[in-house]
Amino acid sequence: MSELPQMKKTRRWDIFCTVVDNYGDIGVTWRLARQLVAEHGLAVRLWVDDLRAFERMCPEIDTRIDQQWQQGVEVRHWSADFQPVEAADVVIAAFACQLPSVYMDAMAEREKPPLWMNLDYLSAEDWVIGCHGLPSVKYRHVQKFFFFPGFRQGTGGLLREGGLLDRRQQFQEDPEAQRAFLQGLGIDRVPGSQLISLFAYENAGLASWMDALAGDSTPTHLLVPEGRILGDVERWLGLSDLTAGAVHVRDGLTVQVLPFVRQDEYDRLLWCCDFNAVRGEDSFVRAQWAGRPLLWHIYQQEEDVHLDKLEAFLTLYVKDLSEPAREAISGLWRAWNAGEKMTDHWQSTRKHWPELQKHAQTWCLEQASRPDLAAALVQFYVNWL
Ligand code: TRH
Repeated sequence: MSELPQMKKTRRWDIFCTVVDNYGDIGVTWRLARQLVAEHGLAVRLWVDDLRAFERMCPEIDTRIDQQWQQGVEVRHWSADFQPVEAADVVIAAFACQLPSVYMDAMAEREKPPLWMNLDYLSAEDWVIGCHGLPSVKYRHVQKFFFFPGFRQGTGGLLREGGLLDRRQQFQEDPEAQRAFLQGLGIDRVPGSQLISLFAYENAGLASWMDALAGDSTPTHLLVPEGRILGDVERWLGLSDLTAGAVHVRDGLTVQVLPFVRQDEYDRLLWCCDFNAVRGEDSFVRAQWAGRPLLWHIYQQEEDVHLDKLEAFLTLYVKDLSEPAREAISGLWRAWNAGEKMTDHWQSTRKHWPELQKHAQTWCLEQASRPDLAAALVQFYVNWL
């Protein structure tokens, strides 16, 4: 077990995370926990019910132990038989997870009840602004509040570590650093190629996109982290059992499978690429901080409610683009999320490349002009006191 960090921490925060599926829940809470420790000097316990998912993005995690310190965060295994502990000053239930009942009692028994917040899913829909910060349910006399991330003023903002964009810019201006980083992942960029990362759920539209990339006059080097889309990649290549390290070439398209890397390395991968296909929530935000054009595969929800979220984001994202560029990128995103043919949409998108590249930078700066989510949470607490 790593040692207790020597920090003069006054406020204690508990973050609870249940891993529903995939990596978004742990991805967001791990990022937030680290930032609260590193930038706000808080003592943070991160309670996680599935340490194996966590281990994928933080290989130092020892999945056999219940309590460990990682990068200044006290990581606790949230087991089914949760033992009584003292409740913290601030309690965050990520993505509406249900806190252990003994913990809820501990909150109610504190002399001063904690600030209890539900950190919600990210959405660009209008109603988010009206609901952000509102009181939710009560447990005994302890009030819970809604905290919504978002893209507009009046929301809780987006996770963004201090200095992130400066680090990104420095890296993007340093071809040697990029080359060395890629080489560390076993990537030798195909000369003259566009670099594309592909992190997505299963998608019937992939084959037509790969057809388009293979037939393009500019070569493409497609980097695919191990994950759910690999089956579609295998089908297109006519192969099975693709694993990290595999490289296959079909006409102008080089496909390379990558291992799942730690979050910071995934960031740098996005910064290296000309175009990033991302998914879910956290990778979606990180691709925006990369300042490069992106393609979002949204997490599918019942009754297609995710499509409203997709449209809400698109409305915001494309509003300052020219009409043709707007149509091209919206068409591409809609086709991808419907699993439809991508060929024509990809070609239209390529026609507006310089505009889309510039726009990705402008959008990134606009988003970065607002307080980041960790700072907004701390401010919410200060206002509540
Ligand atoms: O894994 P996801 O599909 O998670 C989803 C979403 O959060 C969705 O909203 C939620 O409802 C569902 O889970 C349950 O996609 P997301 O959010 O992008 O999370 C992936 C995380 O994995 C992110 O933190 C980036 C990280 N990552 C790495 O650390 N290394 C890698 O190599 C890759 C590809 C990703």
